[in-house]
Amino acid sequence: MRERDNGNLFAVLSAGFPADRNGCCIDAGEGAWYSWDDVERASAMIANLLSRLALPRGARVAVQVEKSPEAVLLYLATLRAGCVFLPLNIAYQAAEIDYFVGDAEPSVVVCSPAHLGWIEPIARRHRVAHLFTLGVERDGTLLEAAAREPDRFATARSRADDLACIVYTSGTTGRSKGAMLSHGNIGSNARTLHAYWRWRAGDVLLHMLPIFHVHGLFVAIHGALLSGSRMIWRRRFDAQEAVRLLPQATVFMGVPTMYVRLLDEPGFGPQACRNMRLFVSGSAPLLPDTFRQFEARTGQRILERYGMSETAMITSNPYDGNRVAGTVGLPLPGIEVRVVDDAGRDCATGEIGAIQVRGPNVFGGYWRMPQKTKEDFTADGFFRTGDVGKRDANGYLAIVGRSKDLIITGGYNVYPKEIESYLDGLDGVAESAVIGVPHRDFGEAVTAVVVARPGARLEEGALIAALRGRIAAFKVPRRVHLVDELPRNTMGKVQKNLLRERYAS
Ligand code: MLC
Ligand code: AMP
Repeated sequence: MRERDNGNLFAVLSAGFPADRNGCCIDAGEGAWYSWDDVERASAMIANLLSRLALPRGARVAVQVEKSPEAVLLYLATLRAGCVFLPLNIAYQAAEIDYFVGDAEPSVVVCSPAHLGWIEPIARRHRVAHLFTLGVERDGTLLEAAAREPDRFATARSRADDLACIVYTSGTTGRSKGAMLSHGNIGSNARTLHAYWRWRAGDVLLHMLPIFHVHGLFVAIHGALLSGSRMIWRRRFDAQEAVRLLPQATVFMGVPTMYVRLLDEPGFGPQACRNMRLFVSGSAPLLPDTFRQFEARTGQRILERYGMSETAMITSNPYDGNRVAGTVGLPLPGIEVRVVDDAGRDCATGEIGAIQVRGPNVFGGYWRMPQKTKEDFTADGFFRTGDVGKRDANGYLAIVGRSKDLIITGGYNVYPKEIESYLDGLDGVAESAVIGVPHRDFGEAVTAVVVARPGARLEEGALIAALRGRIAAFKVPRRVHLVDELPRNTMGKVQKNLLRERYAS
């Protein structure tokens, strides 16, 4: 098989690397940067290390580290070695990591040096064969071990349907599900977006997103790699720094919170955006007001797109055509999107229904959850997204809600059921309901409504403190309201809509 016939995602992406391998691929600031040649060689060294471990076929490499260029090298190396990459949010705490490691049974875990103390016992309990650390100062045992490896590696041959990544997404039942994405799923979406958004040599991506979710890991990085474009790399989003760096960039990708924060910067305007050709927003709804304010301030119309961990990107506003505020645009080429009523019939224009998707981007199923997978696909192979929307006369899709009980806060998903189960386990709590309320910065804020057991005295601050350190900080309710009882309908179901109305302000 020739290299260009290899379905391995790394082979697909590296076909876009520039001929001159000495140019900058990742510019991490303060003089630290990786050339394209460095990326090839350093990912080869880590891939050699993984190969030497003689892992079983399909072995998972679970990674919970701070964002760094080396974390990207580890991702690329995992693909090259033919292993399965499993990214985990750095905010996750012991109980969350314990679940993921127990469920995914990775052969390799790579963690931040600062987390080793509590991850090591988890890895031991789950009989993880290899545990490495990777820090942000090019430190940790992973790079130490890889330093002894050769810097050439023949990328593993993969078929399009071979598993490349497992991305965990929260589940309505409170149990996270691992979405199994193949080399073909991710590669096809990368190529589609590369063409659709007109990625070109000479683009410069300002990368400030986290890299443990599909937005920062796939959508942003793959576009840059496929077009041989430089990435200006920062560990986290900071609005002031973004304003300072944007003049050097042509492309930026962010969640709506980042656009709201940019607009809050007094110095932000057309000067900062003078070289920009594309601002992309996704992962959560971009308010039409933000879209309009951004255009008024900068002259730039943010391109909003829609996707999911299970499907990568599904729809996008057009690059050249009209970008319509409050919509997520049109189905991407090669991807079918339909809006259907309860009986599965196509909705008329403007009619609200369930959004379903079919295409080469759609994942193969949930890791070790065949029943859940079956339920989430229709007989004719469409994936039920759990999102609710409508199409206008021009075919633009607007997302108007979700049938899944999900809160999106600052682009992170939180499933109420999971938080309720933690709250219900606390002393003195009889029951709880977790809802999302509008929040200027995060779009939605996690809010809890709690009923105490008879005789128990609960306090908001103490309940919040009890959850901190047990679950990721972004999941901890910002407010806890104490009530005598939860509103229920005649079937006994908690009426969350009433709670959302009551606590909206
Ligand atoms: C941080 N905090 C959050 C939060 N992010 N709380 C709620 N929601 C969030 N998203 C907490 C911190 O832990 C901290 O808590 C407090 O809020 C203040 O933090 P901050 O300094 O203001 O937050 P910051 O670090 O600036 O992070 C905000 C952010 C970040 C918006 C930059 O959340 C972010 O990068 N979000 C992007 C998420 C993303 O990439 N989603 C893509 C998913 S893929 P405390 O208590 O410690 O003070 C997907 C598919 C698709 O959805 O279509 O793309
Ligand atoms: P995740 O499970 O993290 O992949 O999140 C996917 C979910 O994010 C989707 O099912 C949508 O509910 C939501 N989402 C992604 N992009 C958008 C968008 N542009 N507008 C509204 N919701 C979005």
